[in-house]
Amino acid sequence: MRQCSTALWFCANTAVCIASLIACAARVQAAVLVENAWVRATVPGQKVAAVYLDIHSDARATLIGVRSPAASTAEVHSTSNDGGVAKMRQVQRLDLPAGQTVRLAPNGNHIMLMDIKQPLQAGARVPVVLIIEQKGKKKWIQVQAEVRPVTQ
Ligand SMILES: [Cu+2]
Repeated sequence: MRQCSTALWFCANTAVCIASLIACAARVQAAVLVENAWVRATVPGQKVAAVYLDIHSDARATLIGVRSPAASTAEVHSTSNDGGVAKMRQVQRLDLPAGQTVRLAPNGNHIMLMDIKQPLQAGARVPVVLIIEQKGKKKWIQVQAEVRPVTQ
């Protein structure tokens, strides 16, 4: 918000007023940014896939659920190493600390798509909706996860 008051101050003093205010308004609205969403292409018969992405929230928030029209079920999972065997568990609430980027990445937290309806092909995009709770309000944020080739 400090940036916004700076924008207002500039507003009274310079010609960049409108641009600053627009940037400011966009920033307030986009308090939660989701970027770099991707998923690996599936191989024939594969019914599950993990989606990875980065979430940045200006204020403290919690990821409380996920959905995707591409799969019957979507869940947030954590990965832990249990004696050399990777194990996944469902995470009901994933904390998004203020001002930090939380990365969902291979071998860590991810979004699991289960019972995928159609094979995911490299180059396609898969819509994923994140349900985020912030200050008692729920926001639904839709992103398009880029399907990357299996070899990556
Ligand atoms: Cu998983």
